[in-house]
Amino acid sequence: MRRAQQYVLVNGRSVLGNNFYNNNLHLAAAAASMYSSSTTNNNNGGWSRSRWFPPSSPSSGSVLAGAVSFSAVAASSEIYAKEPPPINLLPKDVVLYQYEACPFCNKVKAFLDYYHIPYKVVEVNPISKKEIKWSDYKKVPILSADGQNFVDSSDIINKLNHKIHPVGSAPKDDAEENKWRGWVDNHLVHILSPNIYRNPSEALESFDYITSHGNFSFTERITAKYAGAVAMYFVSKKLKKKYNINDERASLYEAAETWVDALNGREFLGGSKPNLADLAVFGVLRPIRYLRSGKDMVEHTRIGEWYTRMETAVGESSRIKASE
Ligand SMILES: N[C@@H](CCC(=O)N[C@@H](CS)C(=O)NCC(=O)O)C(=O)O
Repeated sequence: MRRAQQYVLVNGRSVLGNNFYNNNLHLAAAAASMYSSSTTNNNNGGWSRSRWFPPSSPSSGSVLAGAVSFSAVAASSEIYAKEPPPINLLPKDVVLYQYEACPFCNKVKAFLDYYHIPYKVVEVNPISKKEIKWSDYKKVPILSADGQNFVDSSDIINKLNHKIHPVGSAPKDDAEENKWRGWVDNHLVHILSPNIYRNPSEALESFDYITSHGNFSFTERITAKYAGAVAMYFVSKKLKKKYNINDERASLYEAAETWVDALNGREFLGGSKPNLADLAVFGVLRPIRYLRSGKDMVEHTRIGEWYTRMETAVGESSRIKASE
């Protein structure tokens, strides 16, 4: 088990000090805490059709091109089909307490989606946190399943992974997989905030996403969007220093290239199917993929093909919509 490591990615308390909690910035900090990340690593241990991001809008190609690409997608989705666990091993009554844009929560969702485990989502209000009042643990994700509560994204995934694999067929502890899962928690997540809040327009784009998907009242939403964008723009500059990031885009591209190198020609780190490291990298990148930074990353690195394979492999979300 790796050493528990605490770090503050965008937590206003440590980065900006007490003044940060004045007035609207309190709200912004709370919104921003969706990307705050105190990581405790522990690697040992009717369904909706919703997506968090709209897929990039299809270009107006010809009907023929459309038909060809449709059959290509159909063929590839068979190749990278999901892996539904045996029905008797499916965890029941799964509820994920989350922030929509939180990278750790998105790691868990990538796992649930890939294994076709239906789950409800409770969007936590980052300011009041009233939805998790019952819990002593005050971060997200928190997952309840089969009447038990689990905390910490890696731990949640480990426990679920054990649950869904029949005795004797549990995947072996894989050093390479563990190494890259650790890389996600200890390296990749640090690079995200400096990128998505890189300049005022990107900070606004990110907060537009965060506040439109998060659990905010109308006034909170407006305040959090603008105050949050301003605050996080400055916070992201501090984070760059803290994590020795000179050029945030260069670091993002480097991380993407490092990951592609790790694949070493394989379709997935797990070979012909994604493993938990593939799901972790995909999970934390999913909230940024269609933001400016994610688009740049795909344009300037070789990660795009793997990412598209992952989108196909993970497929539709198994999230249960509130109305269903
Ligand atoms: N090690 C934890 C980190 C969880 C975490 O730091 N979550 C952030 C949201 S991304 C959080 O809840 N921060 C505290 C807050 O919002 O007050 C995990 O992997 O689940």
